[in-house]
Amino acid sequence: FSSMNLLAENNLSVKAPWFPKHASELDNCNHLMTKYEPDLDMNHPGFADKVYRQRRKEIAEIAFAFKYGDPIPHINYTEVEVKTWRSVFRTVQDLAPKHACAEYRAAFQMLQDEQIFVDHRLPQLQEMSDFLRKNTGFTLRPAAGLLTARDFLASLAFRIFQSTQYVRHVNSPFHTPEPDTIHELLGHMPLLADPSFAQFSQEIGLASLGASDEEIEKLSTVYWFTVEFGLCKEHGQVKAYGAGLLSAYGELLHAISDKCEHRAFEPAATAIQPYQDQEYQPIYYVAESFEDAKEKFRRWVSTMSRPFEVRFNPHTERVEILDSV
Ligand code: NLE
Ligand code: FE2
Repeated sequence: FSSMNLLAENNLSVKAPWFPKHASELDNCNHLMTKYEPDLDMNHPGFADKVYRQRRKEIAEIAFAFKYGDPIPHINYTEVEVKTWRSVFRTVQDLAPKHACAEYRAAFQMLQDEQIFVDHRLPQLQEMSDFLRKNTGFTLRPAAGLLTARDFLASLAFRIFQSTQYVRHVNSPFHTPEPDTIHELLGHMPLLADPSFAQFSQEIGLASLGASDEEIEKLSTVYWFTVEFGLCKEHGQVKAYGAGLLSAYGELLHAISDKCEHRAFEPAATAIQPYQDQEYQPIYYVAESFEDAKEKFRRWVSTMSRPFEVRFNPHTERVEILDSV
């Protein structure tokens, strides 16, 4: 970094799209992608369910009102919501010992020991945020739904994970194409408590700041095939670390079956692989380990065209910009 100078803010703005420089500016990064929502999509299991749609609205309001520094509001989950949680939680609890990677299993155990993962109630985002902060410095903020890739990835640069707080419809416990709090809690939270994985997540976030639209597309594709649907090797066996697999009973078994294709994780190739988000994936990428994935990812990111570098200062929660030209 010796030859780099801190860039003047106004100098930067002509070169790159706006991005948050401080964690508080994530208050501006809550743009939704309205793709698969109970109000808009006739195929959504909640489309004809007025009570469900009203519940989704209530919980979305909490996320829209949330500001940096606020405690995350507590949700009183209904009996139906707890029933949905319980059925997904029990399947993950049964399948994880055999099919989840070691880092996931270790964090899952810690969450059970701390009574955060129990089957009779949903964990609250605030207690989960406190747990993550202790382990890796990650914290949570509530999100109203699926965010744009640019907004979502930006938060990771600050070790902040934007998490939904509503529960999937009771009629589709074992697979939903949209994120919900069960997916966040069972899929994402255990690995965000792992130091190496947390760092990988933050590096994807840092690479996204001020990136072009094409680069955001590539980064979110890498995110999709790693953080969401990634597999990795462990003593010669293939294990799941992707959150979309660990929160979805059917797809987890599909991903390790011979009904899909496994390819070695190679960021440059993975980044341009088209994918859909409605059905099970036909292709999964297998990493040697998180360390290996991080190394490969770093090398690939260094080929990106951004004319500056960024680094996160955890004391100020600020991203510092370094001119590399
Ligand atoms: N398919 C996952 C599940 O049912 O839990 C959610 C994936 C969100 C990208
Ligand atoms: Fe996710």
